Amino acid sequence: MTDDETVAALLEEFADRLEATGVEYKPRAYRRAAENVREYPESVVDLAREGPDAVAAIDGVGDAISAKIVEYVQTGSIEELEELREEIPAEMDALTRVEGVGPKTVGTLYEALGVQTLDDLEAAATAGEIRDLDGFGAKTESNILEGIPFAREAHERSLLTEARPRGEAVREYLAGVPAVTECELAGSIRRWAPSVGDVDVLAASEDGEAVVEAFTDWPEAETVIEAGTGKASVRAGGVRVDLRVVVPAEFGAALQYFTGSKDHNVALRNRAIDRDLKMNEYGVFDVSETDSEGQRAGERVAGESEASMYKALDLPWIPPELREDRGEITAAAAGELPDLLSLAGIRGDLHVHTDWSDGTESIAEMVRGAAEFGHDYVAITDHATGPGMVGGVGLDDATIREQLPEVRAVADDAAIAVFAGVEANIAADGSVSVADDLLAELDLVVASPHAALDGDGTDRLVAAAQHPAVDVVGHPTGRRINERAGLDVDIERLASVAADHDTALEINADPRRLDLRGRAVQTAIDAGATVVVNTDAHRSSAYELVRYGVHTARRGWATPADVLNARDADGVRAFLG
Ligand code: DGT
Ligand code: CA
Ligand code: CA
Ligand code: ZN
Repeated sequence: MTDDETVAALLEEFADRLEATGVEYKPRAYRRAAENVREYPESVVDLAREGPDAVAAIDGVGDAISAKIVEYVQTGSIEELEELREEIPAEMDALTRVEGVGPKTVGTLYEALGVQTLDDLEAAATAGEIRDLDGFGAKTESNILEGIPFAREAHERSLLTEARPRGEAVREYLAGVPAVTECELAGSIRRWAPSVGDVDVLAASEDGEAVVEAFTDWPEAETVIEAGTGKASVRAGGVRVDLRVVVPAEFGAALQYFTGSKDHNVALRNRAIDRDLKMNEYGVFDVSETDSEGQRAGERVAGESEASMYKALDLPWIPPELREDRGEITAAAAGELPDLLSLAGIRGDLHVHTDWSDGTESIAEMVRGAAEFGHDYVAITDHATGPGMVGGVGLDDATIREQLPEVRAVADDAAIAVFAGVEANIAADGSVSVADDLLAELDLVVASPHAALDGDGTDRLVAAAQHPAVDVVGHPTGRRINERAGLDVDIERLASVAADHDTALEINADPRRLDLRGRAVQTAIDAGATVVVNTDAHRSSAYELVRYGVHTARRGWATPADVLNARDADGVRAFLG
């Protein structure tokens, strides 16, 4: 099974490998093509079956690239890519996950030291062989060494953009299998964890064999990893998908158990023991009058529905995003679970880019896209120039002054409210990259760190949060899931300063960021801060990614009252002051 995501990933690998061999410009064309394949509204694989001309109709896909896409769809491989893989047989994907190691570095390290794997890289750095290479040095070498454990772990986990669509597709597929009476996602994907080791899916059926057979026949399954009775695993789109089938009477128990987290389940099991109950993946059992052994011993008091499992422990049902053993059981027992934010509660987006900086659409198109998505308002916040803005992406103050009347003109004709803003950079010393008098003219200022993203960032972010013109601290830690850990931040201190200065802290919904993360959101809200769920959209199709931010907000216990863009436009104006 091939799909557009696989094609896009191959084009990206092509770009990386070209870059590793020292080719210039071409890698950019391949990356752009990959992005456009990914965003293309119809199936590019289907187009490729019509021939190269059909594929070349996609923006940014020229004849050479379209021929390669067709080659892949027809033959299952691309000869030139195979040659590149032989030329530099290094594990590109794994090595480039080390912070500071790009494709070009992979090429250099292979040529000079024969580095092919993370183990090779670790050995070379430990032996002090990297510091002597041109353009490296002892500091670079020790940074590489430090980044290796993170890269090893990251290699094993999938982003939600890869895993969620697979999970939703498999759930829909299984729900249509006649033998299946009920089907739900479980595990970390159901809890909306920021990255997942695999996609867990659970089906209720009296005929486990039939369900496993249907599952291994799922058209998106590329390889069957294992298939047993009532249990199977496949790989689809690079993601591992684990299926378990249970009888309907035990579906709720299994769903509760396999949703986790482990810590949540341990805490619940202890609560069960306190009540003379036994809780496991088969149900809740009253063991007060039995001393018989066995998993299903005692009278079954719950198991068919998940809610019945919690009810048996005198608890209301707990939303999966909260099941991390961070106080949810105590809150549930006291009837104090938060009334969580929902997608429907989001009214607008306050961090959006246009083609004035590195977005792909005009101001008017981004505003129209926001209206079509259902928002009541949008803020245009293109990048200002400053540290971390490479390649002329950011606007200087004069250009921001030019853009301002254009935003106002679009606003005059728009169906929704439009805020004129900017995304300024927070420099390493905490200063903000745009002149104060210009910042004061804008409706909304997002300030974000884009460079020097290691070490403690608390003072730096606190300084930005205190700045009178700053309204939102964007993607505060600067982390990139599976790529870099980002700044260390004392969230409690930042949040209390932010609360005092009416500055909101962003939950950046971009699935590569999800920054702040759930635990930090919980801390920030406890300290009194307001948060805002923004997509940082660079095109209209990215508005829908807001759901990833909403679920991250829910992992942080956010209620609509905590969230700036759950307010109406007047509420936002009041906050902006
Ligand atoms: P992941 O896949 O690494 O992103 O994280 P999870 O939470 O999905 O973990 P996974 O797939 O190994 O297992 C799914 C759930 O099943 C997990 O959240 C809790 C439950 N579970 C699995 N193994 C155990 C276990 O040994 N003990 C307990 N208490 N629960 C387990
Ligand atoms: Ca899992
Ligand atoms: Ca699993
Ligand atoms: Zn941005």
